[in-house]
Amino acid sequence: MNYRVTVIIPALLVCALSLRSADAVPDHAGHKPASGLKKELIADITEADFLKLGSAPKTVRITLVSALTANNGGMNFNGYAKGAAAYVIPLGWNVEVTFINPSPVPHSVLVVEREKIRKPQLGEPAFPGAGVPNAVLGISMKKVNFTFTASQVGEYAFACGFPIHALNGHWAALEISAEAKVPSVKLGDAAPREAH
Ligand SMILES: [Cu+2]
Repeated sequence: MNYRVTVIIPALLVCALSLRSADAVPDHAGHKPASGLKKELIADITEADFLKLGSAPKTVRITLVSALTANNGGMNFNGYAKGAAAYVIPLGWNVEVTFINPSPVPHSVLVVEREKIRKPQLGEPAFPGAGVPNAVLGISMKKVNFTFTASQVGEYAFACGFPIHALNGHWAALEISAEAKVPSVKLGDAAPREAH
């Protein structure tokens, strides 16, 4: 088998596998349904962890798990893709994020202005510290914490910074609101739930 054949055949196999993934979203090669997860990273995570009040005043704790399910080829946060999970944070609150990627496929998260999710690369976070370091490279089978202040009203997203992922739906909606008194999250068609 010559060099070209040995390279092309595995590449075609990867493409075929990625097209079989959930929802059949065409994306770049390398994605399979969420499998090979490092399960101990998410063993204790429940839906209550997706949004909780922090210990200090005006502090909220958010856990975002990528590839929690096979939805959208693993390009989801807590199982939701394409903004189907929607967070509202009151202006001025501190946000403590735990990001977990139990998957061997690299993912990341950073806060960006909502319109940026249409770009192949997301650039810098909208607020200082509002993302994992080197979001463009992503992490795999790891947990990272970061904290930021929701200091500007607007429509944002928690988006995966790995190239093309946000464009393919790897994002959750984030609104920073001057009217909201308590953080909330809406998951899919369920009613919004307030942090407590
Ligand atoms: Cu991703």
